[in-house]
Amino acid sequence: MRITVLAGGIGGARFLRGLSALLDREYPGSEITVIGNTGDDIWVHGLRVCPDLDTVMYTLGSGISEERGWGREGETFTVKDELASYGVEPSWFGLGDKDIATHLVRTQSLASGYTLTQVTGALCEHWQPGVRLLPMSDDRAETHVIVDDPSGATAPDGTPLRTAIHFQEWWIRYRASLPAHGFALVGIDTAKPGPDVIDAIMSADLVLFPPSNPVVSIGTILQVPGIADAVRTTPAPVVGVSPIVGGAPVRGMADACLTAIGIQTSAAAVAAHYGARASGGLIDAWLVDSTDAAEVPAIEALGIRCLAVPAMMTDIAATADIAAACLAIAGPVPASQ
Ligand code: FO1
Repeated sequence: MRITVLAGGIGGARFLRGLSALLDREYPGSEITVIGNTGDDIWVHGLRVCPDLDTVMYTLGSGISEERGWGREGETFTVKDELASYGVEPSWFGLGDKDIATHLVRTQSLASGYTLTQVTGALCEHWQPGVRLLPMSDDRAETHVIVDDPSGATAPDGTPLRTAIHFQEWWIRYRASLPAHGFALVGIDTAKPGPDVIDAIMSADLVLFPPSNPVVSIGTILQVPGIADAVRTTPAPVVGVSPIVGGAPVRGMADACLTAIGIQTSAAAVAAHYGARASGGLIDAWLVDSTDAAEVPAIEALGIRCLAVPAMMTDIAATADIAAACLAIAGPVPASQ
């Protein structure tokens, strides 16, 4: 069976670990293709950092820091501290010593003319994540956040001046505490899907939206011209897992992102935001956590099949059960080739 997953960072990576375990057990010979978000990517001290690609690669390659959910296990931050002693910015970015090796390999390879898809493939040769990891695009498309200027600067009439800061600064330095007036995906208009991305969606037996951030992770991937249309038209069923449980994000700050675009923080509101494929939207089915069972009828009224299951990814076995529920609600999928 061929499954294609649109994934962001920590939530997506943890879901993939459970999906991999399920397929190894029940559908041997299956293939998972991950379309990774690159809107979070950033230049830091001259190095190209791809947080969501690295989180998937490290998590599935068993190099991740389980405690942080990002970066490497057993990490040190000596170089970061030395850079801070020079007074160079950004001092707020957690650049780990082992992680720097990944960024050096990526930066040198990109400088030699390799594409991000090629570089990611080469890094995965080393990490063996057990999935094909494809950047959503080889072109630069970076998420910036529109906020009131943190310096407090105002216009002559006293209204706060607005500025755009890189997503990582908003997320790490300000912990998403600065109200976001919106998001600007710089470069998206001229970005093209990576070379195998559309085919991975169109030729899949099943397409999954894991519980990644629906705005700045999955939402970003869907803004790459051509990708949303492929999701709308693929013959494969499209099933999503709610990242919102009991009116709050399980992890991260998806609520700050949803509020910024005027979406209520609920399992039903995110389902409605993606929309039913039967009426031109993106999903056929939606998994919610048992605590949100009361929202199932409203979601089904949208034309989206809905199931309430224990959806907290507490460990790999629980996550494998969530993945199994995705396959169940997807309906008949081809037996494993
Ligand atoms: N997240 C933090 O909360 N603090 C950090 O200092 C930090 C550094 C960092 C470095 C490399 C990397 O791949 C990820 C890093 N992250 C950090 C996580 C990252 O900001 C988020 O995981 C994604 O961008 C959002 O999914």
